[in-house]
Amino acid sequence: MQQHEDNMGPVIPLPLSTKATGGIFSLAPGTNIYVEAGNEALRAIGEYLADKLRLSTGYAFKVLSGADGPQNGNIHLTTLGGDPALGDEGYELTVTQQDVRLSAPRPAGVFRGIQTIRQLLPPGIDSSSTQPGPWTIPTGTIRDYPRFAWRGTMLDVARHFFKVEDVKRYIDLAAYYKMNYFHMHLTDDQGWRIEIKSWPKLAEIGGRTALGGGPGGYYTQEEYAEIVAYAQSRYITIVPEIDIPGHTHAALVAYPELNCDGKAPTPYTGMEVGFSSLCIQNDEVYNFVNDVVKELAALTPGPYIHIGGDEARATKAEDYIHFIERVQQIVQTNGKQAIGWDEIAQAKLLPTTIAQRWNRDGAHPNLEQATKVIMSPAAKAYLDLKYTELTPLGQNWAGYIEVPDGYQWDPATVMPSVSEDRVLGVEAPLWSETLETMDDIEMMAFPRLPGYAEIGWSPQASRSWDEYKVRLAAHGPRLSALGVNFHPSPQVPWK
Ligand code: TNX
Repeated sequence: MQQHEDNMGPVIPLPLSTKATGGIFSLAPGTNIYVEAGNEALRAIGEYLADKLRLSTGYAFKVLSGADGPQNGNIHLTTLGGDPALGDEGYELTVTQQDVRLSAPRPAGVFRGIQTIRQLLPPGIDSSSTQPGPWTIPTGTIRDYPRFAWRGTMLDVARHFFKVEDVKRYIDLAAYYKMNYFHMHLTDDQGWRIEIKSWPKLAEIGGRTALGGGPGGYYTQEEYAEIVAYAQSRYITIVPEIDIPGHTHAALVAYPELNCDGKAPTPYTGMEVGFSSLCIQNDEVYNFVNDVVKELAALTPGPYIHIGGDEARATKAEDYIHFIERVQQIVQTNGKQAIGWDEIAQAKLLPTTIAQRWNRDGAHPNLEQATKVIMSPAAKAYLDLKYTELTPLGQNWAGYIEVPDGYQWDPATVMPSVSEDRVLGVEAPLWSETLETMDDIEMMAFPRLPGYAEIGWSPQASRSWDEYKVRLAAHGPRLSALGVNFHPSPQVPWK
């Protein structure tokens, strides 16, 4: 269990173990970053850190080769000698008055550890303009790795479309809290947001609309690849979602032959759910699904394709089961694993298919069959739910989620029948019916997102709201330095 009195600083998520030694390391104009020679991944991480530190300190921060470079006043990043027990994302950070040494068995761990270094520095370090300093880090050691393999957030780019730059900014903010999956809800009734070359009208026509009648938009495959690469550079895996067989109105507008009556419906820009369905008996529908999955799989290095499957109220139950069973197979044939919302449990799932638990009214009884489950219980984890009745944005269909409500739950006890070893992790979805701008996204995601990151990373026994709220309060000035528009919750003792 974490010894809080030993904390080196207000790090979120709370590290596994910390031992403060009471001294101070200072960044100086001559501080450089030494990375293990010949390791391109570490050099890129070194440059990432240097970029962040240069902006606010105004120092030069050269990235130099050799993890054993001079000790005095420098930062060292290495995978050599990293303890394998730390796993894919764990790291060890040792700060003395002479130097900072970050070691991890894998580059991903070094990247996660960089976020800890950023958070141990004063809040001004995250500013994009030069700040006065001094730039000190408390001395001590941190040994850290995550509780769960999956710590994610989802952005709905279908109800409202968000530009590549906004998506990158959201990815950066998730990376700051050590999240490792970014799920993109790419299609829904109100819009289709990804170019599919074999079905070009999906984006050209299906991308033209958005909720409320705005202009919509879509990502070209090049833009999607750019997002994937950007996320990869932050050690975040993109999970693309094509929501089928319901939530498909925009696709049906673009290709009426996917609809059982073969007629093109008028575009939909309202807020209802559960009224559209692909035509389950039509073989062309499976060609369509295969083409879309094949193109997405080719663009997506991560192992997962999310097939949605929620709220298919316009699809008959037996049709739905047939459809999901066929589609998870299509995903598998294209070399990926399917993920689907709760409802897919009505079908017989492949051992590789992952269920994402969201429903307010309890899980489908057959959800127990899923080998692995991602926990996103709406009443706890939905970033689009209002904080209180006074929150101007968001929805309240599953209640209100003030910051403490979002923090105080354990993914291992959401479903009594799904024990911790079958819980892949936590994901906080952000649906965008009421959100149109980056400011809107930030107001709903912050300051709750750091809490979901911590639920996924830190041991349950070391977490308490009373302790967390003080650390979160210390992130107010950090979020401000990052220019984040956040909800100033009265439950958090901001200074
Ligand atoms: C339910 S959660 C939905 C979405 C809505 C969301 C709004 C889920 C799998 N389906 O279609 O956007 O509620 O909170």
